[in-house]
Amino acid sequence: MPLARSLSITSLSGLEEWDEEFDLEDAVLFEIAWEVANKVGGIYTVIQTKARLTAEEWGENYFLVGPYVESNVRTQVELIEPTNPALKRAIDKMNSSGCKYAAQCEEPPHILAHFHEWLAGLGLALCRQRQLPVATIFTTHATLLGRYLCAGSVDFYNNLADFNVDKEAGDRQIYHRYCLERTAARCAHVFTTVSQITAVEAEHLLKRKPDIITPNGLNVKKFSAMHEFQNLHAQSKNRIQEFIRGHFYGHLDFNLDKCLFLFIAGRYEFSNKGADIFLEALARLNYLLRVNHSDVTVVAFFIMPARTNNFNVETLKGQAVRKQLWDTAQTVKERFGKKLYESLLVGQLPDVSKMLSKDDFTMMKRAIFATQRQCQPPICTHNMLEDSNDPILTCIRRIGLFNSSADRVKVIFHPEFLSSTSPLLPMDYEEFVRGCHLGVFPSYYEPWGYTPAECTVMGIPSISTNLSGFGCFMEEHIADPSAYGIYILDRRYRGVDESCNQLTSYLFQFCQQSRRARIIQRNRTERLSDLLDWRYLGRYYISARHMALAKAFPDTYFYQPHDSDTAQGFRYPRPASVPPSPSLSRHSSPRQSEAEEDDDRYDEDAEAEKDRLNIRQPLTLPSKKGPALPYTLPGIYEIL
Ligand code: G6P
Ligand code: 1S3
Repeated sequence: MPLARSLSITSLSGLEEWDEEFDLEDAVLFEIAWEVANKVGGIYTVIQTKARLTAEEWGENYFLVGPYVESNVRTQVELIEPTNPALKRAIDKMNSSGCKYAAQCEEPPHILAHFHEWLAGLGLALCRQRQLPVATIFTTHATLLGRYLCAGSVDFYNNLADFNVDKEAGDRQIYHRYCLERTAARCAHVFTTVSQITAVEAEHLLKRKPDIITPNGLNVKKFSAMHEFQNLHAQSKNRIQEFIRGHFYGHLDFNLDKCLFLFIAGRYEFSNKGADIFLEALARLNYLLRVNHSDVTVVAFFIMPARTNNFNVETLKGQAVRKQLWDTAQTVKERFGKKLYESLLVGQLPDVSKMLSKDDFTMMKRAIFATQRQCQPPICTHNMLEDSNDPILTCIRRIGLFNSSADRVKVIFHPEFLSSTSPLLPMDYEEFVRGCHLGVFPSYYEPWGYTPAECTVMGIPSISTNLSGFGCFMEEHIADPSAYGIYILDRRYRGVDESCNQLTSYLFQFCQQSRRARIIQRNRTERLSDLLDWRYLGRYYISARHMALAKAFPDTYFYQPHDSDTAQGFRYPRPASVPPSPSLSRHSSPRQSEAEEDDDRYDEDAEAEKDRLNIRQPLTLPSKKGPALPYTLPGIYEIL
């Protein structure tokens, strides 16, 4: 049992301090979710990364409850006996007679149960229906109906207030799940969601306004020296380059040193995650790079899991050919070195014409012959089960990005999450992100969006949107996000074609940056990581818990709302080295001449601009989603 049951969150790089004195000595916290030690999507990341901070506050009285999946238990869980007698008795009883409520001990603790998503919502509904003495919190990370509506052709944000929710849920055959979600949201003591935009959605679709917004954080890894994370970028990039050498064997007619790696990753929801407009923008970017005779090549990775039956032969062959070339080069190098050494030992300069034997030449010719290829480098790394209907592949067929030599934009679709044990691209996700240049997440439906947040804490610039929780949060807290490498696409007030042009423009400008400018930008991006640290953002979860205890047990707990409960207030100023006028700096990247400037300097113009931008805008509904994009080029003439 920990002695101190209150938490003080100290200041991080100038972010406000926050102290909470709340006696939790007699309380026990359960957090229940389908994704506890069970990776399905972002909720796993929320729970896994938040656990350390929560355990600091609750000590041994913090319990996570999730599904029993044997393989996960073996790899992620350490089996121990509970030390709390009340819990031990409860668990023994549950073990002997099934999952019944059994905490009939003499001094029962105050129980707080935090349920995530509709899948866990039934537990909450039963707690309330049986009037159990349990304080309850329900957090939704996306509404079920919102996700379904957005995935269709509905103009979601303009019609939020008008949906006949029961009918819409029924039409989509999710009525039972929708009811569970709505019940949990409605009867929880405290209802929370991950962003302001999802709060508005929940108010309309679940008919309850969240009591508090609980934005998602991460555990930020701090390096003692700034250049350490830059070195990691260079190392990981080398590994991606190795993969590219294999994937494009026989077609390596572009300069790898001038090659930029872009990526999109996440749950495979083609239009919700913005893969549709990313592809369209890539086609337009390809055109722009070609007509401008750019020497930059872009490789865009799509990391989105789909149904496959393993890697395809051509992709595996690419890596095998690369390995063979490498082995051949090593063998010849060793033989060459040995001859050179022997020659020097006897005091003679070698006869260079005799350094390589016929065998060496034959071996090298064979290796070169193996790199001959009749087909284009593959788009997809796997055999897709639904190849002909797959939305990414269908779109690529339409826009014609086929990895041909003339294309300045190449595409690689990896329909499986990355793993360091993969025979193809043996890198884990974090390593891969570090090696890339830009994450592109132009989502239409994204309650929070961990992917751009993960990029930020690793110092990798990203593109998100003002329809994503992350994008709105960054817009609210940073005076000039793009100066920090946080590009926020307008999908709220612009039509889909216009957003696509804006995305193309961001990408094209990014491709024009010098290496020096990219390095400066990565330094700036990484500087924002404190804002996304659980040590800063954890306060909203803490407030939600205290609020729930005070509502359920008013005789024991008292909750005083914090000013910062609304996640407002703090704002990062624009880096002083960026030109003061927003028209000059907006969507700009750092200029080469700024390299020596001190970014931490404030200047009056930046301060004034900070104040001007600090006038918070009310959340208004975004413009029409618009029809699916046709492959059209007219808009790009505006960019030229
Ligand atoms: C890091 C490394 C540099 C390297 C650079 C490449 O900053 O420390 O040594 O030159 O990455 O940057 P780029 O944006 O071209 O991958
Ligand atoms: C949801 O996962 P998703 O990718 O289906 O929850 C995540 C964690 O809160 C959130 O980041 C994401 O936007 C939601 O969509």
